[in-house]
Amino acid sequence: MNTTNAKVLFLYDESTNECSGIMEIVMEETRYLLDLERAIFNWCCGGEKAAPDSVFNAIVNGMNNDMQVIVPIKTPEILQENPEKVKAEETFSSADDLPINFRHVNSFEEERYFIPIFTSQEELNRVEPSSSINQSLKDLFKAVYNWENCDGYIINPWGQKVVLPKQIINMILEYKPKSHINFVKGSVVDMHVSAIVNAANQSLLGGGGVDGAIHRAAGPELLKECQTLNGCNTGEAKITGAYNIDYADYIIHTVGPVYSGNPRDAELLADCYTNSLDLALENGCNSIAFPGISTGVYSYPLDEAAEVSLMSVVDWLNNHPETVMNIYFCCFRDAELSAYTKLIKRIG
Ligand code: AR6
Repeated sequence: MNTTNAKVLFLYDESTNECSGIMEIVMEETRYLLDLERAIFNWCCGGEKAAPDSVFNAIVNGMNNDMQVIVPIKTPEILQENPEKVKAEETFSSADDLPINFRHVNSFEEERYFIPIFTSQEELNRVEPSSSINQSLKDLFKAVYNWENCDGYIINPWGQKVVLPKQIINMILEYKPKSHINFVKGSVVDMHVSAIVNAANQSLLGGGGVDGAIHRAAGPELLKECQTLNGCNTGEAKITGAYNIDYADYIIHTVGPVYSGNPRDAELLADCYTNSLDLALENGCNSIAFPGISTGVYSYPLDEAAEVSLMSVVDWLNNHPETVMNIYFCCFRDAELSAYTKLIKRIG
């Protein structure tokens, strides 16, 4: 059994005079958990070959900021037997001699187990509600080596899960967070990131393509905020809230060039990427998703746009060595993804 120091808060149901064993967790800082949940979502969408760096970044960043995850526990017997001892919202700690036993998930091998941990109450309650406690992920990672039969942790085992066997935990404890570029097939509207980028026009008042999709998903409040921005010049970027798009905090609107074949097109397109990244950084974002700016209605050839976009992002990262930014290039069409694949093969 795994025991640990923890503050526990149980709910007491006065109508039945029972300790329900469901704990309400007051999360002091959910920011890092949200970042982790987003990184896991995007990673799972990337399929088997997706690199886990964004998830590692989120874990390490969370650990460095004392991120508390949720760990399901067995409701202590003393509370089950003596529910009158439990007052609503009473807090216990292990100093009160309250035994705390983590729940287990069976491993592939007999007698061995993983410990499930969760990034939110919703994730925990997907199957059946359980008593639970908040625990520092850093402390959990260190403690795992004391438990001989424990193979590691599974984050959010009922949903999009990440299995962390001991070897991976070792790697994470040594891992230095670094920016990461990801190529994904899909729409920016569905990405779970701090900021999604909109390929807008100079009016910023909506349009077709990705602009239309973003405005439809965000709802009319977005248009209201855009009306206050006085438009945007080509190559520049402006930021708004994300409104009904729950999975992002901000929308960064940038205006790509209409393709003309002039060398200035590439400069303006590169500005869109670097100005968007600057705005993201200024607003505390650590993940951003780009569509293929100018590659639709503005008819920038895909191969050329892929090169300009990737090079401008790489230059920006080189100019910000201290920053950790998870960057997603969202390819709506297969042709966009193959333009990047071809480019990466060419430049190695
Ligand atoms: N999600 C992600 N990407 C998309 C989506 C979507 N829902 N729909 C299209 N794309 P475009 P532009 C891809 O035309 O060329 C608007 O009317 C698409 O496959 O949206 O910069 C604005 O208001 C393409 O590769 O943007 C402007 O007037 C890429 O997004 C004008 O279009 C960009 O196509 C801007 O043109």
